[in-house]
Amino acid sequence: MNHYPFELEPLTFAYDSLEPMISKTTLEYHHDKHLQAYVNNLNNALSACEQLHACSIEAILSDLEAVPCEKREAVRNHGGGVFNHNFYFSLLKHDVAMSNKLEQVFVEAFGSIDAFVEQFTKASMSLFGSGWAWVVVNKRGELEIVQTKNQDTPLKDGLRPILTIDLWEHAYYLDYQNRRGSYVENYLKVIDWQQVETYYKEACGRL
Ligand code: MN3
Repeated sequence: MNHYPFELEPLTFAYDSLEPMISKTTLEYHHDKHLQAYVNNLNNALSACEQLHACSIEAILSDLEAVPCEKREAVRNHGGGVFNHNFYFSLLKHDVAMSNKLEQVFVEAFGSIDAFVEQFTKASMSLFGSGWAWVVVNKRGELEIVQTKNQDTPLKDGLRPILTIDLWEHAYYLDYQNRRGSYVENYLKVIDWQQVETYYKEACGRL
């Protein structure tokens, strides 16, 4: 149910199915503990904001000005945590290759798949502290790589995400410790490119 009270959406794959790229233990903590905390804190922040109880998380985050100012920071942080994590977990699956059509879209945007990987990795490595790197469809309908800090989302800037990576240490520290580069490299091996294609079609209305 995509409105208040928000619930923890179950993973659609087995916790151990992404090993060794992302371990069962990491997913248990990341999904069951971290995401659950964002869901609880978002519901607490929204409990007194009845005018927002029928709104989707995307609608709330796209218009944070509509959130009462004493709750805005909590909704921005915890609501962002809910949207970002649900989006991230929806992208994960073993061995789902990119279709030729989607590959063509990425090649047109970035020059080649290697160049995309290089730019996405650079954006992931250069983010200081905690946050996210994204591939988004911008207002001109073009693919673009952007970063957000903390739990900010690209939604408030009118950008439509199609791919993301969680760069908080809780996403990778148990498996990779400080080796963010190894995490990024392996993360790209467990992307469900079919789902990325679905998000691209939704964002552009075409492929
Ligand atoms: Mn996380």
